[in-house]
Amino acid sequence: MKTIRTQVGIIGAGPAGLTLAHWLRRQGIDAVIIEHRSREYVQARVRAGLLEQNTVDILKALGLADRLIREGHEHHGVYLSFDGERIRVPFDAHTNGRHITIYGQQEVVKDLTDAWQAAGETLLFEAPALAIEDFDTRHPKIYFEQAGEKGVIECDFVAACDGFHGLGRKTLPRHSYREYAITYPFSWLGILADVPPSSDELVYAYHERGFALHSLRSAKVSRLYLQVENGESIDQWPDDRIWEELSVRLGTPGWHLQSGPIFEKSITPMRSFLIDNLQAGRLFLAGDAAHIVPPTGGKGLNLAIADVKHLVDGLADFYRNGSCTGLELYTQTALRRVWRAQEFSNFMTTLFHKQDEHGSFQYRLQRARFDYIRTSEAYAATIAENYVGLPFSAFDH
Ligand code: RFL
Ligand code: PHB
Repeated sequence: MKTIRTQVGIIGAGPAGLTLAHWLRRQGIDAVIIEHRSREYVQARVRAGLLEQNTVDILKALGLADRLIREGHEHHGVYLSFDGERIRVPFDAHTNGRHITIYGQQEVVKDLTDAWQAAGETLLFEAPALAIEDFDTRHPKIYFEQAGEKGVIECDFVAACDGFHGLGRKTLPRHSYREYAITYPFSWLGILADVPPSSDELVYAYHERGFALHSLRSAKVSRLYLQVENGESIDQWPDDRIWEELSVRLGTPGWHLQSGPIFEKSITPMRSFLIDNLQAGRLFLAGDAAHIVPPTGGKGLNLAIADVKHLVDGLADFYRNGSCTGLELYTQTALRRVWRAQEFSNFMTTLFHKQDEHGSFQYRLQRARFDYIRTSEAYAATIAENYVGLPFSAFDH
């Protein structure tokens, strides 16, 4: 059996695992990553696009943001639309100049993977973790396989950054956590299209036919989403139907949605999920492994990076000072932000999705919230500060 020895064994080469590996390396701590999928698969997986200021600042500080700075798009406001009426929530005035950046998750993953490999560090692709053992001792092990050969990573700590379907959460003792979940009665159909964005900033829209979101990737590529019924198949959505629906739902007087060739289409269920314990002995969970938010707040990837910050703080304190305090507080510290993001993501989801008949009590509540955003600076400020992401200092209590 192939044996690899390192300080931190990381499962998963998504945003959480890769950022953790780089940050530890910066602190002089060794790490090895194993990833279930192939490099091509991971880099083709289209997901997030909205990076909070915190996330961009971290990637910059790690020297991993050269392309992000060149190719990412800074946004200083967002459009919110309700029944065809569009308003803008500006960020700068409400957030001390904090803003968001649009840059595809798979580009982040590509940049971090390239930099890790360029530094001569170990990342094994097509190497699924099969078991995590002895995490309640000082010598945990990750058993994996690659190309039919079995292997083991002997390490001081295991970081399970292996996403919602990963092994990390399944390995945590079941009695050690409570699980919280909401499954929403709708899904998102997401597309990427070869067409310049029709808006300079993102547009979130409630319409009586359902939610729609206009996002972007570059000057030539647009990213858009539609609320669809759970269980709908992509075959029910030919390109013309998608553009027609987007154009109606995002529509506002004097504005036109440009359409173009769609080159990626997928349907994603919407859920809120978390467990309230992220650690057992020397096993730690970070990112989607521990929590999922509906994408309406643009928070999932950013939460993954925030978890990593707290985990690095704890591990650095352990290796530098022999102290376990930061690690012991990891769950508590990380969950403060996670619950805030859960609330905001749920708020954005219930504000903009069609949940009940148009004109119902539920609809009237949504309408009342939207009207209040327009008239109250305080309400708009609440949305802006959550949307761009609260600074780490906001949770020091
Ligand atoms: P990931 O990205 O799922 O990575 C986990 C990795 O672990 C691997 N793995 C294993 N490897 C080895 N052995 C095993 N046994 C393994 N089991 C699993 C997997 O192959 C994978 O490579 O989790 P991570 O790093 O925690 O990152 C989380 C983000 O991916 C996720 O939260 C975001 O994509 C959510 N999200 C958004 N987040 C934002 O911050 N801003 C957004 O704008 C945003 N938009 C979105 C989103 C997610 C979406 N979908 C498709 C769910 C839009 C959508 C449509
Ligand atoms: C995206 O660009 O993919 C995106 C942006 C904002 C969201 C969700 C997804 O809330």
